[in-house]
Amino acid sequence: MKVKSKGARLALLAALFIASTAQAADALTIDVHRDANCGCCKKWISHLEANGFQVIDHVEHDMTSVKQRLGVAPRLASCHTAVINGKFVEGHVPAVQVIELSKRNDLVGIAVPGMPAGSPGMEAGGTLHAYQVTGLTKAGTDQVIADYPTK
Ligand SMILES: [Cu+2]
Repeated sequence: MKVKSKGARLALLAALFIASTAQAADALTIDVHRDANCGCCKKWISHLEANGFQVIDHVEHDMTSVKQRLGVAPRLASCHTAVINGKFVEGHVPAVQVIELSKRNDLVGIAVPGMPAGSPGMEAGGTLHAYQVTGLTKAGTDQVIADYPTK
């Protein structure tokens, strides 16, 4: 997706702010599966890297089968699908929740379904839609991990 330069500048400022204030996470390695034409996926990767992640980028031809293989419930689907410590990260999940997931053993994955404006990698000129980070438990139920209200 195209981003206006003002939005890009704001995103950069936000990324710099997060990078300078976040605790130095030890080298967290994450695999990201994405379609070749996904621009917002690349922006999400930049968000992770700005927060200390080491990203292994996988360009895929069939994201639907990748999601099936990794256990992403269709109701949770977004664009890219990542894997950290054997658990999936679906969509534009903020780095802080990815770090949380890496330490939790009660969840098989977390997701930001769809592509809400204002989530990391989906900056759109200051538009902020409300969204939640949803965890998928081992029992197959959804659990709200974080709530980002509209501003
Ligand atoms: Cu996206």
